[in-house]
Amino acid sequence: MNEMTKFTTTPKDWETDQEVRWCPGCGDYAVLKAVQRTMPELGVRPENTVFVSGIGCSSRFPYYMETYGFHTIHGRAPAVATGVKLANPELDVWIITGDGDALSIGGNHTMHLLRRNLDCQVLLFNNEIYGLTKGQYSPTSRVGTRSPSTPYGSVDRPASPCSFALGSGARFVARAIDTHKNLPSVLKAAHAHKGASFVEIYQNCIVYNDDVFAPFTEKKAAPDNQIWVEDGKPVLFANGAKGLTLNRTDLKLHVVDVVDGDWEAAGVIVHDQTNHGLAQMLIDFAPGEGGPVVLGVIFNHPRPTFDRAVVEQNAAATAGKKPDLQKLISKGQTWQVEKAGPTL
Ligand SMILES: Cc1ncc(C[n+]2csc(CCOP(=O)(O)OP(=O)(O)O)c2C)c(N)n1
Ligand code: SF4
Repeated sequence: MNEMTKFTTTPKDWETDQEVRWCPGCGDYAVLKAVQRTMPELGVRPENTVFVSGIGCSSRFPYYMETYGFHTIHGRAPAVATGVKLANPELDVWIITGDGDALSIGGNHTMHLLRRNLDCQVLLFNNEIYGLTKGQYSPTSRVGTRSPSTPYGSVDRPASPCSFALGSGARFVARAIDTHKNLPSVLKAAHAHKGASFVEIYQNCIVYNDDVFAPFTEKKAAPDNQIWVEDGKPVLFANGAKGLTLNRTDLKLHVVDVVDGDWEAAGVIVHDQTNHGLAQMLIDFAPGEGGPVVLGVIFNHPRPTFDRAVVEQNAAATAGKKPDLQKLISKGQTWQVEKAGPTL
């Protein structure tokens, strides 16, 4: 977006008069507030903004944003968002989806949106459960998750949303937490990226999967279990007392202690958000295995977008040609109906 055209709004301008129908304490509220707080900082216009969702608790989001919006069918937000963006590439398109919506019924659609690189923001609310349909296990639920559909515990191995996104060709992959103060800055980076920006947001479902992220979100546990990466900065955590290093023997990331803040001597790596291999290692680093979780903008390496390519192709195909509707209508097999003669 052109900086000159920045538009002034307040968070209130992005709120609707709709009654919010999430359970009290649901992480969705925190994400909604963060988005409503971020929009004024982006300097964008509500009438140029579209929120598109599938089906799920999180997918009620468009009702609560004072913008255009589509609450579509289960897993199909990417298809509708693609149509919206191709019809008017100037619109700012946000997709809101759940782990079930995006990775189960919508897995195929999500993959193609990301590999095509439609210019939009995908916010995947990961609560590792189906909230709306009362707690069945989802593609991100951990092994052993007990639910109405798995009373003896799920035996499925979970999918990693960020790994799925990176493997599908996404050029922007980030992770955040519903209630964390860094969420707006991750949203801003996603918006600044031209192309499909994929943001996984750990979202607490207080009713069906409460505290599943507590090992790294609880105040006491957070410093030792959250690693917020920043491009060009050493990958440090635990208030700078620990960092990640690449072991040259097993080619894996390991935690090292940093003595007296000397991260270079400790061999701590520096984050490079354009490094695909590093992004994969950071995504894989210990989630679900009790170790620290890597958060923030993990991969950000733009390439031309699908919508731009379609616009350019259409312009090239029609260059120098004048539209002639009559010619188009009479193209191919046409015939003239002869005047009916007298019946014999
Ligand atoms: C075609 C179809 N199949 C199944 C459903 C039932 N259904 C509605 S929402 C949902 C899953 C929601 O889970 P998730 O995407 O994780 O969102 P959450 O509610 O947790 O935010 C399912 C299976 C449906 N609405 N339509
Ligand atoms: S069921 Fe879970 S995800 Fe859905 S509104 Fe309630 S707390 Fe939120």
